[in-house]
Amino acid sequence: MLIDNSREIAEHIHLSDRFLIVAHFNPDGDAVGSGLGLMRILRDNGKKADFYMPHSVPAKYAKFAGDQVTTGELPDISAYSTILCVDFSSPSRANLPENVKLENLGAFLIGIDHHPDNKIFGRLNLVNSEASSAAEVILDLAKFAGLKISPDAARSLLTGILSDTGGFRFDNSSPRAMRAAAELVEKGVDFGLLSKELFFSKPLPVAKIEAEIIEKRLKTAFDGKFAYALLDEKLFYSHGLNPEESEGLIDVIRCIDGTVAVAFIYENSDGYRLSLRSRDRSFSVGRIARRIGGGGHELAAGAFINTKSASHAEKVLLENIESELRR
Ligand SMILES: [Mn+2]
Repeated sequence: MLIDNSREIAEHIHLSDRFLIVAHFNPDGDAVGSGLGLMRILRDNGKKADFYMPHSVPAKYAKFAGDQVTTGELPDISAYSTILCVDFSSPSRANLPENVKLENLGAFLIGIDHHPDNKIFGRLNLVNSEASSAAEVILDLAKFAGLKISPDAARSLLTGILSDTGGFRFDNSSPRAMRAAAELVEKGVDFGLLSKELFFSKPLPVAKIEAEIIEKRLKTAFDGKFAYALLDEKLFYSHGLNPEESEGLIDVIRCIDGTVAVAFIYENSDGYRLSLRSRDRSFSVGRIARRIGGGGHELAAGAFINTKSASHAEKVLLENIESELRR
């Protein structure tokens, strides 16, 4: 999918001055990297720009963000000309305080995204599902608009590309994504250092929770074609970890040979959140997620099951996996 209002967006950026950037809840490396990158580009080009999220930046990305992200209460929206919505496909995924709805803010919304199920909810949109990441889309836009990109901004955008491509290991690691990364490295990013910080670095409690998931929580089904684990808040707290900082943890089961797909079922106070990954292009976890009211990509998707029963959530998941395996 390509919805390309680049020209209008570039014009809007040049004519406006005060931007608020919002990414999605449970921010991942692309949400943080593309948000920070866009904020730095706008600031470096003489604009006022803030990147907002209600909670603090996940620990894994805090070292990239410093204190540059605005957290806590939502700032006064009337102080901004525009809300730039990066890396999410529908208003309901916006990382805003619980009682705030993006569509009720009355702001001029611009959507910048790479998810194929983007609802085109902005007044202007740049959505390119050929791009690996929102960061890659922002690089395209910045170049189109003639905005200068500092080494700091380049490092943030590369963080987004590397995160969403798994360090160029996932299927979205296109030549296009690699060229974008090469361009960003040429702007002065230490690739080896960034790559080490992103992929060869984890706190000891994370290593320990991974061991416990494999040892005690992992289940398999359908002759080992599907592997999954049920995770609850207690498990995170017992390792001194915040349950909200579960991003990337699923990779610990994603590499198991013989699986076609893997999933985590996260228990929370309202129900069960599913995180799904496919290891086979012909098996779409995106279709499963959409069928149960969630969304995402074909190979990585998420959904929510509104139930109080873990076994019910598990049953819904297994039924959907089975029907997809039968296709
Ligand atoms: Mn992304």
